[in-house]
Amino acid sequence: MKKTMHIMSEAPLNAETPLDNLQSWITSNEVFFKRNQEMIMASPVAFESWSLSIQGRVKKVIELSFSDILSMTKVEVANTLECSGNGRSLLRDKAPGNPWTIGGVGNAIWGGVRLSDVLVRAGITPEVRHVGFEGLDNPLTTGTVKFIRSIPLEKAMDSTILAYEMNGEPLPLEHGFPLRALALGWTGANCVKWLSKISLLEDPVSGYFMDNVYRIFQKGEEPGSGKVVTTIPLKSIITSPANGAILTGGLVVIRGAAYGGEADITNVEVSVDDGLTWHAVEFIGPHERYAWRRWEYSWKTAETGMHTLLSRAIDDRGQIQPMSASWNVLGYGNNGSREHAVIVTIQ
Ligand SMILES: Nc1nc2c(c(=O)[nH]1)N[C@H]1C(S)=C(S)[C@@H](COP(=O)(O)O)O[C@H]1N2
Ligand SMILES: [Mo]
Repeated sequence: MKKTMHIMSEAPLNAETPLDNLQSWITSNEVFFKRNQEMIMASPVAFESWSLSIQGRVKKVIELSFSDILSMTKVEVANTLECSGNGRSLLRDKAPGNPWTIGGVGNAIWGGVRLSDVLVRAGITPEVRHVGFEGLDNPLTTGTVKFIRSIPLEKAMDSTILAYEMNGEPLPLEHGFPLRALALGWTGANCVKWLSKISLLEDPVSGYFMDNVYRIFQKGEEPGSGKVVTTIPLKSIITSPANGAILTGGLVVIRGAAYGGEADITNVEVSVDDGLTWHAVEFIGPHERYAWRRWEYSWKTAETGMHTLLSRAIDDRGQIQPMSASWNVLGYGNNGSREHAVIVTIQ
């Protein structure tokens, strides 16, 4: 792993993509953010000894080898992946967890198979409502639980893939080699790595990683009563200039990215006067359904001194990124423009 990543913890490995590497449409594998609840295996599992079992409320339990997966129709999808806790450290009221700034996100081209194609092979019985995923990573300490998650059947059938390639390379060990789930447009917690078992279920999976975390709840509320994190919220980030930069006046190009999970980004606006006036940006590069859109705005600086730069994304449903994030106990989904303000000095 590139030392340039901002490492938050080594065991388990949690590392954020540095600002410089958030400048491109594709985030390269070496610097793509890494988020783990548990210990990653020391070496990749051998293809021959790996298999994927599809069980639970199936018509027939099946075991697929890696070559079975490779023999199925391949899909390639650009998808922006974000950790639910991204931006947590920028919240005004602190929340516990990894102190992500803006680099708990990345965009990659993922190659793999449609989950629906795999499930159909095992046969989905009429009572199935949820799909559970289990990986090969192990809990940090004995007595704690495995990272097992489930998503609704609808999402599983409509827009979830099982990926074995990331940016044209075999899925790297840290990102779930040899196969991971990717619920397109949904936060990382819905995308189980080192996948080994899929279960068709009547009810959502229960347990720590479903009921106690990855839920939006307020102080005094039961975690399990909160909404489960699903789609990535509507958000834009300024990736250049950096917060605190000192710049010479003239033309300053402000650059960034905007993404909204399942929503299509239609506009991004930038303010160079702390939200008083807003200007449309220009989009650059590809526009794909589940991927972020890169944008830039050329700012003709007039006055020296400090300036607060803000950006806000607008989607195809007319939703506007909020000025301030809505706080929750675990600090998930920070998409406030204000929290992502960039203050620069023009001299
Ligand atoms: N098996 C397993 N899958 C997992 C996790 C994990 O700890 N174990 N972490 C999840 C979380 S919270 C996130 S944000 C993403 C991070 O994916 P990445 O490390 O490939 O960026 O993986 C998800 N899938
Ligand atoms: Mo996450």
